[in-house]
Amino acid sequence: MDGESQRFQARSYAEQGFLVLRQAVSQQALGTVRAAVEASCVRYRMGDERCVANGYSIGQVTKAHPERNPGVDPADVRNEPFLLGNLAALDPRFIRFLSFRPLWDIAAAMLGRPESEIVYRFAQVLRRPAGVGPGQSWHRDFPNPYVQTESAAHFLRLLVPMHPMSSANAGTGVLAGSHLVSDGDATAGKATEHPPAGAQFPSLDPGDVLVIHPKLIHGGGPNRGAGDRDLAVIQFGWSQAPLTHCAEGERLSLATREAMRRGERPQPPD
Ligand SMILES: O=C(O)CCC(=O)C(=O)O
Repeated sequence: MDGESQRFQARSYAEQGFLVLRQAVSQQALGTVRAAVEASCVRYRMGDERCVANGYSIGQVTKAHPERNPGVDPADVRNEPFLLGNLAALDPRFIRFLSFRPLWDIAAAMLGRPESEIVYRFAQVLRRPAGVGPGQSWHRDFPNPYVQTESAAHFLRLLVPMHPMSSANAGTGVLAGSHLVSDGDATAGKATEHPPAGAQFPSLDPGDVLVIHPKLIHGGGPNRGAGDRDLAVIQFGWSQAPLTHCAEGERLSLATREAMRRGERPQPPD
């Protein structure tokens, strides 16, 4: 990416609070992560302890929030994974995917820091299978219960779809400009169940990346379309940013790319 287009993209991310980068992930990297998702789903359905302990089923989400999955009986989807968490602990292919350089380059460019100062924080796969995938609230990722820095300016999330994703199959919806509030107002804000006026649903193909600002309002409805929708969500941050809290047990959280490639977990900053 040349300097001019990188500046344009960084400006667009700063103004809109999200950015779609076309074909930023190679077919090879997609193949690696898809194979890991498939294998982890099989393990989850069979009751694998690690997959179950780090995830939630569609049945659990549907039971807790029936309004997000109308017409679906939780018993029918009790073993179907909705969320696969702590990816680096589940399958070495996830680590290979998470080490993929373009993901780090995107995070570095949008956070305005050199790649050597970017750290991985956590990653999940969020699944909304055709016909039974639940919706979610409209919310901001600042604050979040996983890993958070004092300032929202010091982290972001990359959303990497494994299937074509749009409003037809519960693609992630975004409200442009909604990140332009203070950190205090973002913290005081409440999640809602209804799409805000002006929400848009970017259409993405596998290989595209949706970058979202921690204060951007985003969400979506249930998947009643014909196409599955699996999405990898990865949080990166600036290594020097003071943390308010950090996900216990999240493998490789706070690793630089180099440390991740060695499979090491460094000490958190003082
Ligand atoms: O599943 C999605 O569509 C978006 C994921 C999300 O909302 C999040 O990571 O906060």
